[in-house]
Amino acid sequence: MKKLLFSLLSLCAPLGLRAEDGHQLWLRPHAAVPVTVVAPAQKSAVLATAKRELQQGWQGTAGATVALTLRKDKAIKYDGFRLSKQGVQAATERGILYGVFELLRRQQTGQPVAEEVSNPSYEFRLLNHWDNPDGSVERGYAGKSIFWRKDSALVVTGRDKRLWQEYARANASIGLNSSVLNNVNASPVILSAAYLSRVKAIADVLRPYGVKTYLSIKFSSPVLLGGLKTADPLDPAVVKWWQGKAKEIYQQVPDFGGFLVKASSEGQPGPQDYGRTHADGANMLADVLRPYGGLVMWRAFVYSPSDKDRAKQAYNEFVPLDGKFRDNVIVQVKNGPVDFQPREPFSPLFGALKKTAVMPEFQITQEYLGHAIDLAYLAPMWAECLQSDTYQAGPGSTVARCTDGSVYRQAHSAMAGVSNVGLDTNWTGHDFAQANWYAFGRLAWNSSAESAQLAEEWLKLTFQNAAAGSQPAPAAADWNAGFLAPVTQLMLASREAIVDYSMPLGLHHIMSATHGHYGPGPWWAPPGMRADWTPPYYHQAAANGVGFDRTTAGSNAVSQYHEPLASQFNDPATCPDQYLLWFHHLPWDFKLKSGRTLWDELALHYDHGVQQVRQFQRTWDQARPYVDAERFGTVQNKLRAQSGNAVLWKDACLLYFQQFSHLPIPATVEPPMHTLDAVIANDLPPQRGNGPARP
Ligand code: BDP
Repeated sequence: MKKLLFSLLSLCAPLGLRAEDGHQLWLRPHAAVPVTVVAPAQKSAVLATAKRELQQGWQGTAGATVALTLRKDKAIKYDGFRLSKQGVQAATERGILYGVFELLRRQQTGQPVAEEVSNPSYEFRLLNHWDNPDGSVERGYAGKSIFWRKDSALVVTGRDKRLWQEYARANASIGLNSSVLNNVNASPVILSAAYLSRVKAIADVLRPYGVKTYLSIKFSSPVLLGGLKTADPLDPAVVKWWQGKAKEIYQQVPDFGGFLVKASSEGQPGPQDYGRTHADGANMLADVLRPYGGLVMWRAFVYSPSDKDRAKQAYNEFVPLDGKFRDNVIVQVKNGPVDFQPREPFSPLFGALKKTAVMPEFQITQEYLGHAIDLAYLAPMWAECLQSDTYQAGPGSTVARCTDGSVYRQAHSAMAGVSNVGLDTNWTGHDFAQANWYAFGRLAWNSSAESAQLAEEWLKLTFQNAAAGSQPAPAAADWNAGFLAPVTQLMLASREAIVDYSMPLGLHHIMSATHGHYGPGPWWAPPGMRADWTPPYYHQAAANGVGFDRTTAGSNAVSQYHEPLASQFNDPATCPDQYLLWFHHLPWDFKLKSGRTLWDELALHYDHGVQQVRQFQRTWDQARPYVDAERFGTVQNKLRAQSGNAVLWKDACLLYFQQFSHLPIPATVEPPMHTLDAVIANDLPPQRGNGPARP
């Protein structure tokens, strides 16, 4: 035993000395002890992966025997698995792999393994990459694309393959089984023969980890790539073109997952260009893919400048089409009715489409939540949406249950997240943004997972035993009290802090576009700009008050919600404070439930957000003994920048709104350190955080 311990320690030592650059994610290597794996005899790349992972990561009893058993069972659904003393049982090879990762995670985080079954909430759990063929990433804050490259786009290098393999392994470890490799604003070249050969190379690397490959397509590809005169979905030549393309794809990638489509949306071509509906477009592609078992994920993110309330449009376009989609179409709906804002009520399409498969789309990349500068743990935001009750089929019809097949029968179920992954060494830019990739996968597996539990798991896997240099590792109890508990609390409070210092009380879309949706811009409205792309359209600030009137007396967006929500949202006395200015335009001296006026409450929220970030800085500074120097310094610098940017948000918004309210900033609120003229004139750029340069 002593000998074993000694050899374990000597194995650990070199690992402990490695600089922690974050590249290993939540899969930092551990010295494994020997284990015997009994696996089915069949040749299978996924089973081979499962076996290898067990052997490389086993930390249970040395010399134990673990059986991997492929057997169907009434209790096991999709890629679910059963854990027991004997090992892992599943109905699919993927299920075995996920069971193995769960077993290893339990060992690493010190959680017991009981006899239990774990089934995924959703059949398909996807990352959507907004990666362009030239290697840029739309709304990416972690470097260039891991899939595409401008210079030698089509040459697949050993480095490419290693990276794709690490990526696939990370996904498998959290239960993700699908990746869409390119931007929803799709380039037609992705379907050219040359690019499809790279798609095949990627798919070949992802497959042994159980990850299926999908592509976003441009609806007008038959014209742009095929030279046809039209992309009308009802034109036989167009159908034929897509059939040929599908055949070509499946020759290269026999288990290709299907198409993700952004059509008739934000200037993208679509069926409406030809007087056809979303259903006509989606069904044509669905019929083309059906012989191969492919799916169409058709996005409902549609709005046009003519509509008086952008928040209503997706519902208005899609509800009349309910029941008209093929069963291999899933309508992909963003969590909120406008656009991935720091807080929105859930999209009223959830639950309202009763005869159509619907899947939630979340944004993991922090377009509106601080890019790779701010620390924002997003699981609480996604859980808030998933657990919202739509009431569409009676109380308890949560968004999760309306989309996972429990409330309505749907042939397929899925959940998508817009990825935050890039070529940065640590994959996600901010070290804590890795937690969002992790939590997204875990929530797609179990939509009722607790945000706190996921944060703790991630912190343990990512930071435990990462203390600096020659210091002895802190005792577990110290680590729990000094790091795990306070940093979990920091993570749990982080998203609400951003809501508070940027868009509290239901304000939304008031960011500046100058810095790519980072930083305040309530005044931002360049001449000639589409009104629904400018903040004044959303906040409606004026002498008589602030907020967007979506009541029955206003745009009537409230009526898209099922009772009792419609009435609850419609009345400012019953509307939750967090959605107040989303649904109401209220006078500055309106009295809130707290007894304070709207103006004072607004000011207090902005200030609270700033104070929270200061608190995060203190918490992190205290955590220093428990973190490796590199990640400690990087996060510390980013928090510093975030703190300054939070002050900028508070000052800019309060001073801007004060022009209309003409009310004093409450004495308890930290006085502004900027002037409004200075903020507007310079459109002050945010601090980026001057952490150590990354290779
Ligand atoms: C918006 C992004 C834009 C995306 C669009 C979408 O700003 O880059 O193309 O969403 O989801 O939030 O299609």
